[in-house]
Formats: sequence, structure tokens, C-alpha cells
Amino acid sequence: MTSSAVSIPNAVTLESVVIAHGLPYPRNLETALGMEEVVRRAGSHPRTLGILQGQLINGLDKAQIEYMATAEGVHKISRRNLSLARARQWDGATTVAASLWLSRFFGYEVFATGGIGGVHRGGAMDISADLPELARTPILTFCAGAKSILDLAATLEFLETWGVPVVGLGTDEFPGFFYRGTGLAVDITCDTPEEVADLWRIHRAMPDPSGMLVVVPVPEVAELPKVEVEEAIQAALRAAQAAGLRSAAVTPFVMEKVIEATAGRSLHANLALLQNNAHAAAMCALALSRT
Ligand code: PSU
Ligand code: MN
Repeated sequence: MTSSAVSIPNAVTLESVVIAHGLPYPRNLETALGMEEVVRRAGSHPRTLGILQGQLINGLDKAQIEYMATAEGVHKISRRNLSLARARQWDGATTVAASLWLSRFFGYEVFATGGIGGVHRGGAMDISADLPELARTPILTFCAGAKSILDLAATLEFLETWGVPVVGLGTDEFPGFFYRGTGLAVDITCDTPEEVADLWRIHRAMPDPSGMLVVVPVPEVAELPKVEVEEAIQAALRAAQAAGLRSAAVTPFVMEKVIEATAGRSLHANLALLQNNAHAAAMCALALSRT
């Protein structure tokens, strides 16, 4: 398997589903390049992960990120279809699950995303591969919670069962992605990314470490009212069901509807939290490299 760069300790890996499937063009491209810039300005090194013609890419370059943001037919690659992408020489954007796998493969330990996948509402056993991957991959993941269309309480139960500590950065509540508080408790609170780094050092030194999930609430200025978000999501989920959508097709559809219903303010919140997470992750990676 090939890689386009060598791994370095002070780095933050980033996913690419958010570029290819999560946000509309050109905001997806601006966001992807913006997140890399935030990481660089904080003094760390961004590595946006993805797959091009079946090759696992250790850090997409600018032209490759542009390609991901605009090309048709880029597959959504999670854990189950990583090898299939190689076998068929697909272009693939990587989910949290696949990005965690790639992060470990290339030797990184700090990863940032917007929201992780989780347990879907409605008891249909739709559980994102992100959760078991967090459990078995010793990587530190920064996010603003789980995608808000999920059953957050069930998602936290899964993480508890599978031994993934949930760390609140500057919060004692699990954030609701577009809004800051859900009333659900995290396992421990840290005030700074440096404090998270200290926690991670102890965690990763334990035998057979799991991943650790760091949740960072969306910045206050970009936060949306919880009631508005919940109403928009309920309506979008009903529309998705009426359209007969299932599994991987549900999220892009619902996110699109939520952007429409909130007149673009959910998109603004999404961009703000992605940069915020990338910054916190970069500060943490920097602290870890100073060991
Ligand atoms: N959060 C969002 N939008 C997204 C995702 C997360 O607000 O598109 C992506 C992430 O890449 C995450 C993936 O890993 O959705 C989970 O998809 P699934 O539920 O199919 O495993
Ligand atoms: Mn799913």
C-alpha cells in the first residue's frame, strides 16, 4: 500500500466525507482548506485522508482536496468497504470509521471531525461503524458531538459499553452539534487541550487502549436554538422516510433539509464547529509532541 507523505507526530488527521458528501460546493472546499489552515496556524500539520483510484492517501494535497470537493461518483468509504475501494480502484471519501483506521495505519493519533456517526433513532439497528472503530482504535477524536439526527443517549450507551471515555472540553454536557447542551453528562471535563493531552498520555499507556472521544461545543456565536433544530430534523426525517431512503443515504438528505429549514444558519454553525474542533485538536497534538 502506498502513501504520499511520511507520518509525523505533531499532526491532525481530518476526514473527507464532510468534503465529498457532507457540505455543498463551494463551502465544502472552503471548509476543507480552512480546517487545514487552522491546524497549520496553530503550529501543527494537517493530513486530510482519502482514497484516490484505490490508493490510500496520507494527506491529500490541495488539488486532490479540490477533486474530492467537485468530482462525481466519489464513494463514501467506511470500515466495511475500505478493501473494496482498493480492489475496485475507487475514489473514496473516508468517514470517521475509515479515517480512524487510516490514522492508525499511517501512525497518527489525533483526529478532528464535525460530528461522529452513532445510533440512529427508531430502533432499526442502524448503528454507525464509527462507534466500534472508536472502541478498537487508539486515536484521540475531536468532535462537536454526534450528528444531531441520532439518538444521543443510545450513542453514549454504546460508547460506555465498548469502553470509550467521553471527555468534555470546557463542558460537562455532551453537546448537540448545532447547539451546546443536551443535558447528557460526559465522563470527565478538561478545561484546555493541554489537559486533554495529559489525559491521553495516561490512557494510551494502558494495555490495549481504546480510542477516546473529546467533545467540543459549537462556538456560542454560531449556536442555533435547540427547538428550531429539533423541529427541522423531525420534519426532514419524516420526509426521508416518505422518500424511502435508508442507511447511508439518510444523513446527506437530512442535513440538506436542515440547511434549508434554518435558512443556512445550520451550515454556518457546521463550518464554525469544524474549525473550532480542528483548532482544539491542533493545540492538543502540539502539546503531545512536546513530551
Ligand atoms: N456529521 C455530519 N455530516 C456527515 C457526517 C457526520 O454532520 O456527513 C459523516 C461523517 O463522516 C461520519 C459519517 O463518519 O457521516 C457517518 O456515517 P454513517 O452513519 O453512515 O456511518
Ligand atoms: Mn448507518
